[in-house]
Amino acid sequence: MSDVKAVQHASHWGAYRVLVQDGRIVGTEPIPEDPAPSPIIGSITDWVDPARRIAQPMARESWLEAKRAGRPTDGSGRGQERFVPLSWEEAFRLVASEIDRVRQDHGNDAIFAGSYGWTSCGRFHHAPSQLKRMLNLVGGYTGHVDTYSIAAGPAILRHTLGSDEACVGKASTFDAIAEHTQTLLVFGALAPRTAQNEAGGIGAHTLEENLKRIAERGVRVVHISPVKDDLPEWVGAEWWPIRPNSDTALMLALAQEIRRAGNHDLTFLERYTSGADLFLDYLAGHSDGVEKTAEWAATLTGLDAQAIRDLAAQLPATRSMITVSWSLQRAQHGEQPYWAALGLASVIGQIGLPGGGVGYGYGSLGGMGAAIPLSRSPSLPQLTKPNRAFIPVARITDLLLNPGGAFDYEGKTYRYPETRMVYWAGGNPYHHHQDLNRLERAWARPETIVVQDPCWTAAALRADIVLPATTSLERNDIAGNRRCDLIIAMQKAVEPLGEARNDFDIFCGLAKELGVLEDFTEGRDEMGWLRHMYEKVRHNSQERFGHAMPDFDGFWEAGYVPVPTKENHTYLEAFRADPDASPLTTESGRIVLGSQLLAERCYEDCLAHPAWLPPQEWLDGKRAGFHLLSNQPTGRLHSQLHQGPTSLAEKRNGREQLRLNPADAEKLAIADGATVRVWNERGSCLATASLTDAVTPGVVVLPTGSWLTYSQDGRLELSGNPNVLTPDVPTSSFGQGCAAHTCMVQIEAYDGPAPDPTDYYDRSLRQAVAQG
Ligand SMILES: Nc1nc2c(c(=O)[nH]1)N[C@H]1C(S)=C(S)[C@@H](COP(=O)(O)OP(=O)(O)OC[C@H]3O[C@@H](n4cnc5c(=O)[nH]c(N)nc54)[C@H](O)[C@@H]3O)O[C@H]1N2
Ligand SMILES: Nc1nc2c(c(=O)[nH]1)N[C@H]1C(S)=C(S)[C@@H](COP(=O)(O)OP(=O)(O)OC[C@H]3O[C@@H](n4cnc5c(=O)[nH]c(N)nc54)[C@H](O)[C@@H]3O)O[C@H]1N2
Ligand SMILES: [Mo]
Repeated sequence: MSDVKAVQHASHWGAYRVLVQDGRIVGTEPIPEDPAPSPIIGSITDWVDPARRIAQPMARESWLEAKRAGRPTDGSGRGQERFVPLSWEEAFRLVASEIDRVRQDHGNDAIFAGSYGWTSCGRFHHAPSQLKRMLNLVGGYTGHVDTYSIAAGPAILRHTLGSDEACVGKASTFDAIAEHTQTLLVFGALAPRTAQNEAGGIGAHTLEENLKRIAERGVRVVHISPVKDDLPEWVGAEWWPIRPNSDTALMLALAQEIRRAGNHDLTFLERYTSGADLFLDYLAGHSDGVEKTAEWAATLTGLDAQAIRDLAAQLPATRSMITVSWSLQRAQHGEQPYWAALGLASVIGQIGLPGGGVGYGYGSLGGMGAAIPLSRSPSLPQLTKPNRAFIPVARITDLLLNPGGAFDYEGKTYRYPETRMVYWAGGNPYHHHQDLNRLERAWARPETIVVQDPCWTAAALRADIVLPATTSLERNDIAGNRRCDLIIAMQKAVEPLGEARNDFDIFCGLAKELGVLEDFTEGRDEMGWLRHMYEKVRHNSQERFGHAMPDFDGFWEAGYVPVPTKENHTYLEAFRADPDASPLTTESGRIVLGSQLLAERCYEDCLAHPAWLPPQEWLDGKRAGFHLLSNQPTGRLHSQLHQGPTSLAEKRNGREQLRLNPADAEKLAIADGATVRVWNERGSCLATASLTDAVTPGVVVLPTGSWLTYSQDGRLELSGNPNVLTPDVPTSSFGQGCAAHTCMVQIEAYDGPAPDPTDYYDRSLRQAVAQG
């Protein structure tokens, strides 16, 4: 046995060393500087488990026959037929010839390569960036805007604050809140669970350190959420178990009660906002005849009217900060809680003061609220996109079902192109999209679907050509992004599995077939690109901030180096100091509380001011059932490392756990640990019931990310995947975001056949890829 080697690496959940002996991974250890490392690093061995890895390029049988015979291909049989192996040479030829055929016959808009997904945290082999760079050299593709994480939020903030900074990590930093805030209103969560991850990697996980300071300072924390344990118990928060999707009503009522008591900051409203009259008239009920009182909100939210009034008295009297999780805007009318929180903060008048105002997404990712990195981050240039076509990210099914159809986005009207080819690299739409049964119907339409992934995901099983990518463990890369405190070397730990190739090498193979190899590589190989990307960051840090970083070889040897960051940041400080000298880039230069643009558009689902708009389904007392929240899974990132130990530890009887209140379970005669069927008009899945007082009655919680596993007849999902239940509706005509958190379901004890989902998945997989 040779010695154990410690190889520096990183993933979205942190920086760590991979312990390797005789070419095998024998363990992982976090970097010593991380005060709260994520246990998910213990799951990375799942990546090198060959059971669900794609070992070689493969194609769906009848698609390949048609293609080889020069006949048109179609989607019938997609997801049902066998796959047959291909050489890389043929795979490159087939994919490149499809790209060429489609763009020449139908134009580049007919290639959908939005290819949303978290892929690896490496910035160089970043599959969607590589894909887009390559396609930009041959005329472009249809892309996407915004993310599943946040779409409604940034859309409304770009219009009302002039930028989405306040929801992507540039609101006031959490250290400033921990130091100055006296009353902290937490809408949603401040959850170490979600703060484990950060897009592009993270060095130090700091959320808990800041929460400890908040607890020590005796800050009054009011936690407004249907779920209690998404804020650590030791913070000592008051829990207000609000009805899901009703937060806007509470925010509006707090604003109206402040104003009724004459405690609103008129000077702030006049000097720093526009359209406040429209907003205040609505609060008073002048425009719709309903005053937004504490009693009004109590009926909608299930909270106590007197408690709302008391809180309204305290907010302007103390230094008050409002935080709103990303989850609140992943719901129908998700623009509204973001805009209403801004309205409430404006009425309080503390925006731009240390520890005051509003901020979005704290703890939704690990870098949100942490010290703000200043220098540029390493990235692979995607080059200029020659065509404009795009969709709002969560409208993928609509794109495939409605070619030529119109959609609105941020106040303008666009059309969906006709899609002939889909290329997905580094994402899993059969994880992330809502109403997967609807996606399945749309997915049959394109002529060709390519999926490039290390694993036989549900999306890969529904492709025509499957290209096996290596995982980050099998190659060299570099981590660090706009919210990461470090630049981290991701060094190769093990040899590639089977015939898997690095994402860069796969696109080189295609670029060569398409005649653009030189422009694609610019003459650099893997290490050449890493050196080039790192040096750009180093020069930028040195020149703009006088922050010295070692040269590339020094960095690679050290494993990681800090980037310059800003601590104790107060958002909109300069705007508050002088709104004429530092105006916002909104229609008025001020915070928009009444919008001219939206007044002209007359959308029914996004009015000209923040407003209470009930979602299509929620606990309004008119329908039976439970409000389903499909939150992020504790032990993995989305669908990644699904069979790793930290993911399996959260399952029970092999299935995801549906958390529900014991009082609800008793009514339904459901015991803790029992198998339940969860269903609605869109779909049906099994889960294991887990009884807990941390979930308010009427609400159930089922995490995302279990691998989609349909029973034989295709009707029952066996593993507990909530996206067979969630509705595929946009947040509104303005933001068009994902609305997964708006979902009603029925539940019953289940005693029918319930095969083990993992065995079932693996058996179907073996059938699909059996060599014939
Ligand atoms: N119901 C519900 N649904 C949701 C949400 C919700 O709250 N509720 N949240 C949404 C949110 S916020 C998000 S961000 C999405 C996430 O959705 P996705 O980002 O699509 O989910 P992942 O499972 O991270 O998919 C990443 C894929 O990349 C692959 N991969 C990993 N490394 C590599 C690599 O090096 N190369 C290549 N080519 N592939 C690689 C993985 O195997 C995996 O298949 O889900 C959304 N879906
Ligand atoms: N471990 C782990 N961490 C992750 C991820 C992961 O997959 N695994 N994914 C990452 C990604 S891509 C993203 S975008 C972030 C998402 O981060 P978030 O959007 O913050 O996370 P969620 O888990 O969807 O929701 C957080 C909590 O919000 C509350 N909530 C939901 N709906 C409502 C509502 O209507 N009102 C109120 N008041 N509260 C509500 C629930 O308590 C829920 O548990 O997480 C990131 N972090
Ligand atoms: Mo996300």
